[in-house]
Amino acid sequence: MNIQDTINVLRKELNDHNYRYYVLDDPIISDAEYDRLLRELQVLENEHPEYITADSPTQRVGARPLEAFGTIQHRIPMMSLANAMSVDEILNFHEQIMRRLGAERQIEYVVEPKLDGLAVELIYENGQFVSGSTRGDGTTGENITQNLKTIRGIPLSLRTESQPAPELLEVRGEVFIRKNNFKKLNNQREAAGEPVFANPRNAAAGSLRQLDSNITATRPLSFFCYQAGALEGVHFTSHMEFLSTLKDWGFPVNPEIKKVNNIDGAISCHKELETRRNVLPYEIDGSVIKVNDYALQEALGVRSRSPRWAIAGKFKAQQETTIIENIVLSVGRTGAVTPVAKLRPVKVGGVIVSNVTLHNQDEINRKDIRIDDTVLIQRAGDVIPQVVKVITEKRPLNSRPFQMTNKCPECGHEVHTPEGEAVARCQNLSCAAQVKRRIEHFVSKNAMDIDGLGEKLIDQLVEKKLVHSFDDLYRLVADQLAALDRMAEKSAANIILAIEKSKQTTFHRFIYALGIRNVGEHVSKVLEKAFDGDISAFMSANVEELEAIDEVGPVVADTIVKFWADDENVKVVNNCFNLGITLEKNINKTEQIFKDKTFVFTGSLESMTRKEAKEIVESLGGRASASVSTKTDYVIAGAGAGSKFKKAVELGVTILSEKEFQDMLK
Ligand code: 5U1
Repeated sequence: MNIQDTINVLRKELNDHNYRYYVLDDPIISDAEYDRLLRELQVLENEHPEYITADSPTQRVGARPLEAFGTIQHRIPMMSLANAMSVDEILNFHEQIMRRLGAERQIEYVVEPKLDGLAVELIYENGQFVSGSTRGDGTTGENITQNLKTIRGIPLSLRTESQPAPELLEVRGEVFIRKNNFKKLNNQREAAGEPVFANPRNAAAGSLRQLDSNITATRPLSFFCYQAGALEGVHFTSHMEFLSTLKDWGFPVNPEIKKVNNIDGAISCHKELETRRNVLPYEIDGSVIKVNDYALQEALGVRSRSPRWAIAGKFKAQQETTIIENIVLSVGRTGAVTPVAKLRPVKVGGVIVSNVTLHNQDEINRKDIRIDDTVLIQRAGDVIPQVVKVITEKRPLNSRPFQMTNKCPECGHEVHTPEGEAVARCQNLSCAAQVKRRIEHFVSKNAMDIDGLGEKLIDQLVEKKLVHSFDDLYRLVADQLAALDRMAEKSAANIILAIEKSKQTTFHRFIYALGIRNVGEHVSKVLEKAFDGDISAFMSANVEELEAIDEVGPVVADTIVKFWADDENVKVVNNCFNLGITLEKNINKTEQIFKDKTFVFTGSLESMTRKEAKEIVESLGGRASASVSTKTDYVIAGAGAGSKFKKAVELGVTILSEKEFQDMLK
């Protein structure tokens, strides 16, 4: 291809990407890749100026406005910024300024975070907000006045306590969404079955370009202003003076904006912003460095699409595209089996990324991710890389869809996805990937309560292959422990003693210690009661028997049955009994005076808290419920009892005072 053809291909490609980014809000390449293409074109055009055309993407400021909105002409074009991709390029920017200004002098700069949102212009006449627009193509923007009015940070009229309102004030700035609000918004959308936004920028852009401003009003949009447009009836001598007056007028100005005395100060600020980028509450993709003095800005002037007195110091990209070379399964410490994409390694934000979690099969299906797909990867605020989307346009014909198997990649045992959950889990007690965490839980205070077996010691026991599952704990001897790092003989003996002591336990502690999914302390106690402390009956119970137990639903019942269906689990538990674990029965039948009775507490109790009352009822075989129904046996009414009391009267449920309840306990 000759140079002219190459230029034409690049132009077409860039124009297409521009359209997708600005008009469709659906880019298929990262910003960094776009910048690289634009630079490639700039270099070629600089070398061959005879091929520059008026419609080249290098010659224009932005993109077309959406036709659905009316348009607003910007009195002064909304320029974009030249980019500095490195510190050297920032220094180069400064040198060019020095050259143009001639004399040696100190130049003050203002350094601002470059927000990743949507640039807008707000127009105020005599202190009143009259209209607002997007940047559009830099000359003409979309009229989004109604939508902008819904953003609380944008003043509808200026505060004029310290400075009168000018006849005309045009303020430019960025509408954006904070990281925490973005998460909330996406959670809400997910819960409502709506598609989630890929990033805060898309969410902000999508929200601002709603034709119905009622929808915009429900979106958590923020605004920071950073630039003047046309001004009448007011004069400023510096950018900092302008920003400070904006604050007085009631505009939000980013508190991170700093004035520095020279270019070294500006570079330090730029670097500092880059290191703090991930802890800021909003996404930024660089810094903007501006000459502070308006007279110097005037002297420096503007190029066709950007001012000479400002530059965007870009950070290392946090979004890149790459190829999914394979998808494998990985099992975590909690038994969660997750699909992980093996990527063609790519540098994102200065870090090489070669693996990215795909979370679960639902997520893979939702994003339609396949092996050999090209995907957009991002390291978001929380630094964990994620797949933003598949670039389906680049999908090869032989791309391979992925379906998770139901085998644990570590131990080969069957995995299950509990109903209502998205994540598949391996429940094998001896699964090597989970053994450390399982043992940490097994020895914990409310489980087997084995003192002295901390995380570090468990790590050593597992790594030295002394322990593969809990039963091995009961095979340990003091000499084995004493041979471990930082372990005195006395401590070793104490631990053996604690292990020995733990053998006398209860049904509910032991069941809780097993770490069966969804079987916490409370359910363990419920099961203890239901099976009367008989572990063999529990181990062989079927789904129907389990579901018949109050407080055991179908999900828990299914999880328990699948847990015991794994022979390895039965073996480990039987080993524990053969090694001396005994479950004492601590259920005193004569005390089960509330067996199968349901209580509802209402109003405030004087002699005990609601929680204590509930525990008492449960310890005596009863059940405490939050609402009154025909199944309620007793309502205990304290002072100020309200609607539950009324309902109990209506349904003819026995109502007792707190005193009468206490008499029953006696
Ligand atoms: N913070 C900030 N962002 N930003 C973007 N300042 C700023 N200034 C801009 C742009 C496009 O332009 C002016 C320098 C003209």
